[in-house]
Amino acid sequence: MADADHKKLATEAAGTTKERRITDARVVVTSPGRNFVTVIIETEGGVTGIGDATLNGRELAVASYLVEHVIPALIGRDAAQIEDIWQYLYRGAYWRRGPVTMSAIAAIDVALWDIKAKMAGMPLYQLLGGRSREGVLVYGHANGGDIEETVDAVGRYIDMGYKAIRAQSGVPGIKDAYGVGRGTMYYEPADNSLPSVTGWDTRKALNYVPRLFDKLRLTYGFDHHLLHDGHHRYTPQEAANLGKMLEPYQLFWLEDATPAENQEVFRLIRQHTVTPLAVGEVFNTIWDCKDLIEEQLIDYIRATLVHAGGITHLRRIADLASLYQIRTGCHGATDLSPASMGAALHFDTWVPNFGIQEYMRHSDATDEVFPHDYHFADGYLHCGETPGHGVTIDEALAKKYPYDPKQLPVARLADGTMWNW
Ligand code: CS2
Ligand code: MG
Repeated sequence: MADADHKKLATEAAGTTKERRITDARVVVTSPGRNFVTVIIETEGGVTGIGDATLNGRELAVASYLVEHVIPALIGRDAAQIEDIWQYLYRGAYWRRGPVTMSAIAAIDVALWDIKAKMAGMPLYQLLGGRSREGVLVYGHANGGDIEETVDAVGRYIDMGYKAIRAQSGVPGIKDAYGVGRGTMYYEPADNSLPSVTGWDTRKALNYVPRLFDKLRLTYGFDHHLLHDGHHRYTPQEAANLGKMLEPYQLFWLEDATPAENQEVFRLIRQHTVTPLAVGEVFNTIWDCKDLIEEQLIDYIRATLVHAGGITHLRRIADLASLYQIRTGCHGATDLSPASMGAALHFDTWVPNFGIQEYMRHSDATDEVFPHDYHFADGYLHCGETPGHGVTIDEALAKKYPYDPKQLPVARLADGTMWNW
């Protein structure tokens, strides 16, 4: 059967409705402080939906994938057939997986869920199965040039009401250590049109990071959740050592202690430490975390809607994780647009095995381009009750902030050897 016939049959079987026909889809690239790629889908009935397609430092690759290869095949389809469209884009590409493909699919998927929820007149979490919790526990990013500054920064987050805080500090002797921002609230690592070069030294970090958490627990006690990101820097043995040294400080998690392309290396870390482990912000399908989950090598899965195929795919990952009591901890850095954050909050409000949500605040300019109805109160984010995922885009304002090429840094050891940033 020709695809056009299939479209027609499926539409008739569903009893539709011209209203649900996709009439237009477009991509907006805007840079209100940092670059965001957004997909907007329109239907014949006038309902529109948006989805985030931002892949930090590689934005135009996804924009072009969408414009050249995805959008032409969407026009005329029934916007309600989210699952079929997902399968069509995933299987139909032949070249499965990968961050570019999966971010493009995710953006379409989230925009379609937005449309479906708007058409149903419901906030998105209702379509997923309803509310499982009152609010979404979030963690903020505290950082400073040294231990003292980071301890002060954590205090500021506590004063703002945060119950969970990630702490990163500069390390003496390491040039531009990961996670240290330029301002007090916003962290913008993609800072140059060509990657800037930062440094790394495991010995120095292993000497310093446990002292940071020692000082934090001495200063603030054990009531707050503290988190730390290793940002793929340690070998499995070094990660095990760090996890062990951090045990007295009872972290909520140690994130990305070592790269996870080879999932089995986590067995070694697991054998040596009970510090909870979180992995997955760079994952894009269930196949990237299948072994980590099935062998219970991690405690939190950090895959996100935007990079892991949208709601349709992330809920499969969450369901697999739930079999092993592994909970979600979705990536939520500022390079994910408010459209990602809005949809993630609906997902988090529903998902039974929710753990925590990362929350880095967007700049005022970003918030203006993406009006949204979620809000922060007392350490939790709350999604709104607007039908859909509650985030829109002001396209006229977006045009005032043209694309501004920026890439993520790279890291090198003292002798010049390339390392993992
Ligand atoms: C990070 C991010 O939020 C995190 O945990 O690892 O800052 C990450 O470096 C950026 O999202 C990369 O774009
Ligand atoms: Mg991280």
